[in-house]
Amino acid sequence: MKKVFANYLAELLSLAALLVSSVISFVTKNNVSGWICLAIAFVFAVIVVCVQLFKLRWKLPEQTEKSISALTVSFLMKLEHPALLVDDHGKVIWHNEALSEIDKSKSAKHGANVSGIFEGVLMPRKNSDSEPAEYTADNRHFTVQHYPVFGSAKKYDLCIMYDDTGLFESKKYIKMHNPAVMYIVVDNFSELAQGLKDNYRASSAKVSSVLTEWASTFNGLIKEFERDKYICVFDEQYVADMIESDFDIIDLVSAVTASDGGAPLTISIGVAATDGSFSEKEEIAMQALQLALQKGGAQAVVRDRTQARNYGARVRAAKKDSKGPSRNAAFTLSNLIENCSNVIIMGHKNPDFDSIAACVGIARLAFMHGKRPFIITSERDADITPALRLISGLPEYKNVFVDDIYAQELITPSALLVIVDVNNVDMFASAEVYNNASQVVIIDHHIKKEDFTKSISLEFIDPSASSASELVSEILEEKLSAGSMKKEEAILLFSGILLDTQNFTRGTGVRTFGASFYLRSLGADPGEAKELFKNDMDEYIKLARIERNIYRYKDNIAVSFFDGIGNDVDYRLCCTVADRMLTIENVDASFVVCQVGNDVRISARSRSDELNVGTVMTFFGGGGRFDAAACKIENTETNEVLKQLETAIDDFCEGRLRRKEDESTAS
Ligand SMILES: [Mn+2]
Repeated sequence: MKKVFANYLAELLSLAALLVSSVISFVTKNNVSGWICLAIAFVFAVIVVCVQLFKLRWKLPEQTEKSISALTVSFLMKLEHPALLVDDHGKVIWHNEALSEIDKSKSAKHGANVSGIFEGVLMPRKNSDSEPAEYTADNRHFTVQHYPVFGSAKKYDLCIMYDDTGLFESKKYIKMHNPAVMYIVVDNFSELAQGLKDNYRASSAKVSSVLTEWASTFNGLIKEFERDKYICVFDEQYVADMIESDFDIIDLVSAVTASDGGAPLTISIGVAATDGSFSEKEEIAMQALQLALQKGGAQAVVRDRTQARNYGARVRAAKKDSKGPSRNAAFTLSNLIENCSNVIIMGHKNPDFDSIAACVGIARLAFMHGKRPFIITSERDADITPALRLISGLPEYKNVFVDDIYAQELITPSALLVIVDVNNVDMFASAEVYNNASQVVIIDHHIKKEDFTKSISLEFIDPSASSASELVSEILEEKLSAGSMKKEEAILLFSGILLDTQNFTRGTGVRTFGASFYLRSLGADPGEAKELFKNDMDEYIKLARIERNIYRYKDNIAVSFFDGIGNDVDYRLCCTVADRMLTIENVDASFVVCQVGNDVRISARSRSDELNVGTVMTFFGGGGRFDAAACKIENTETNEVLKQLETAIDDFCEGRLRRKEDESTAS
C-alpha cells in the first residue's frame, strides 16, 4: 500500500487539493465553484485511472517476466541448434550444449573472441542484406542467423546455427542431377557432304560411335537429330569433369578421323548448365554453340549460371580458313528470314561501300525467300551515291531504300532487322529502329567491344574476315541458287571488299579471295567496281589539301592534319589519306588529325606489328586493331592534339604505353 502512495503521490495530492477547494467553496456558500472543482476532480480521477489501466495492459507481472527468462535460458540450453551469446565487444558470454558438440577444438570458451571460433562465421554481418554465413562440419551444414538482444542497458548478439543439412543436401542433389543440355555439331560436315571426302559416311559413323561411347561414360542421352548434329541431355554434375578434361572429346574425334585421309573432323560443343525449363536450356545451349562456332569452331562453350567460358580450342589453327561459321550463320539467317514478315536492313552511320553492299547482299537473300527487304539510308549519305545509282537501275530495288522514319513504321513483331558492318550500338544507322525491333541479326567483321543491350537472334561477328561484304558473300554462296544474284549486286559486294582491303592489300585471308572468286564468277568486273571509287572534283581538291600537310615523325611515321574545322565528310577523307600515307616509302604508321566541330578525331593506320596504333589510340581513350584505329578527343584543337600525339607516340616507342595497356587488360 505504501508503494502505491509513493508511486502516485503527485496524482493523489492534486486530487486532494481539488476536493479540499470544492469543500471550501461549498462551506463559503460558493456553490458554482464547488461544483466546478468537484467536476474537475472527477474527470482528473477518471483520466488517471484510464492511463494506469492502459499501462498495466502492456506490463507483465514481475513474476511472469522472471519465469519467461528462466524458460528462455532452459529452451536455449536444450535447443538442438547450436546457440551462442556474444557481447558488444565480440566476447563469448555463453553457449549451449549443441555448440560444444560440433566445437571439436573447444575454442568457444567464455571470454574468447567470436572471430576465432568456426573460422569466424559467427561474426555479426556488417551489412544486414548480405547472405547469412554457412558452416559445414561432420557432414552437417549450418546457416548462421544473428539476433540482437538487449539486457540491462547492454546489447548482445545471439547467434543460432540452424542445422539445415537436409535442405542443403537436397539442394546439392538437385543441382547435381539438374539436366544440362548440350549441342554438338561436326564443324566441317559440309565438306564431307560435298564429296571432298569420299568416305564421309565412314567418318561420320566413327564420330557418331565416339560420341555415343563418350555420352555413356556420364549416363547421358544423346541423339543425332540431323546429319552430324547431336543433342545430349545429362546430369549437371558431369560438366565439371568435362571442364577438368578441357573437353578432350574434341581431340578424340579429330584423332579417330585423322586416319581417313584429308583434314580430320572437328566438333563444336555448346553446353547449358543453368536453371530453367528445357526450352530455355535448349536455347542457351544453341547460343553457346554459336559462340563456339563464331570463335572458329573445334571448341566447347559452357554457359553456366554466371558466365560463358570456352574450352579446348587446341586444334583450331588448322581450321582458320574454314567457312563453317558462315555456313551456320547462313542456315540460321535463312530460317529467320523464312519465318519473318519483312526484312529491315541497315549498316552504320555515314555508310561506306562495304556497309551498303552488305545491305544489298542481305536484300538479295530476302528476295530469294520471297520477303520484302527495306534498306535504311539517308539523303545525307553522299558517299554511297555511286553505289545507289548502280543498284537503283534494277527494278526489284524500287521502293527498297527507305529513311529511318519510314522504317519505324515497318517494325512489326514479326519483322526481322539485319544490321551489317557494325556492332557498336552508337554507330547503328538508326538506334531507334534497333531499340524497337524484336528480332535482330548482326553480321560484322569488327571486333566486338561490348554486349548488346537486348537479346540478339543471330550474332555473326568474325573479325578475321576482311569486310562485311566478304561475310555476306559467303552466306549468299551458301544459300543462293545459281544465277539469282544480279551482276550489279556482285559488283557492289566486290567494291565493298576492295574498299575494306584497300584493293586486296590489307586484312585479306584465303576466304577474301574465295568470296571474290565467287563474285567474279557472277560477273563482278574489278574494273567496273573500281569505277565506283572515282572521286569528284571537290573531294580531289580536299584530299590534296590534307596531303599537303604531311610531315615525318621519328623516321618511319607520317602525320598529317586537316587545316581548319571540318565535318564528317572531311574526317572520312582524312581516313583515306591515312590509308594512302602507308604507301609512302619507309612509312610504317600514319596518323591524320581532323577537327570536327568542337572535337578532334585521329585516324591511325599501321602496317608493322611493332607499331600497334590501337595501343597508341588508347592514350586518347580510343582504340582499334593494331593496323587500324581511331579516337575522338572532346573540346580541343588540332594543334593541341598534334603535340599530344607526338607524346603518345614517344610513350609507345619507349614502352610506357604498352605497359599501361597490359595493366589495364590484366585488371
Ligand atoms: Mn566494313
